[in-house]
Amino acid sequence: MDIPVSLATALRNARHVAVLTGAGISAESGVPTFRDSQTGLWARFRPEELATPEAFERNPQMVWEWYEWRRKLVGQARPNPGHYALARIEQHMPGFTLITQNVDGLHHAAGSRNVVEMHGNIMRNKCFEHGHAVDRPDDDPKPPRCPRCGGRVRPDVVWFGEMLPEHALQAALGAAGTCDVFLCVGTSTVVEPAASLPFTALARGACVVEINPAPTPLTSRASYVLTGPSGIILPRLVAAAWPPTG
Ligand code: BJW
Repeated sequence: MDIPVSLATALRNARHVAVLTGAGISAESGVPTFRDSQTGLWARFRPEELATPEAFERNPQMVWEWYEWRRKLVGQARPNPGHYALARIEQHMPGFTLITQNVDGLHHAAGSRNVVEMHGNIMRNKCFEHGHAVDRPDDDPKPPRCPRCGGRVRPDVVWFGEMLPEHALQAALGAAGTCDVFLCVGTSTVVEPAASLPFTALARGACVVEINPAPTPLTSRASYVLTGPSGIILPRLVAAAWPPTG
């Protein structure tokens, strides 16, 4: 996949770049996406049936164990060339906002600094009843109990039907509304409010670039569509915008 020269020029000359990432950017790090695949024990459950407060109330042990399984995968995962390429773009740009729906922390691990975690972080915990932060939950029971109030401990992530952290939502909306270039990477672009961000950027006149092996609701509207895995395409995009010297 060749990178259009006009796109490389737009990226190089941008004053503010915003990026929205989804599970696809971490697929090449071995973290399963939500809607492409679930493996093993969990293959028969849809994430929409596990990532809700109702599911946790119904069966807290099962939901906790699903997160334990995913934490283990995330704990073993390392950033891939797509994550590193985004960290390199930030080094070239004074204005750069990386908005991620991912809870795996791999953007920070790759060296990205201005990261907005819209859906929280799987490595943090809080209690279900009052939201008290719980640093080191016990191994037992499953789920553990909050040392302050005795409530059940849950991962500090955003489930369906829950509000996003206000500061993250405002930062994401602000970046989408003011950027010149918006990269939409590895997301099915169906979960709101994140799914509206590239359309907000389009409405404000930004150049919107989709990077994904499969089509999404954004594909027919994007300014550029780069079809393929982000671990291959993002490094090529960076090399086209800032060719290596020497
Ligand atoms: C590759 C690749 C490679 C593969 N390289 N790419 C407006 C209209 C309708 C409904 C709503 C609405 N506003 C709100 C809602 C309700 C709901 C919603 O959006 N529902 C839709 C499903 C219809 N939203 C909410 O409830 C949100 N809260 C909210 O809005 O509060 C206010 C409110 C509440 C209720 C009503 C109205 C307002 C909260 C959403 C929270 C989402 N949480 C999850 C779980 C997080 C915790 C966890 O990790 O367990 O977030 S669900 C899950 O989906 C997770 C993801 O971040 C999110 C998005 O998924 P993502 O990242 O796009 O992954 P996939 O698997 O879908 O796609 C992967 C993509 O990668 C694919 O396209 C592949 O092709 C691609 N790919 N390999 C590049 N190598």
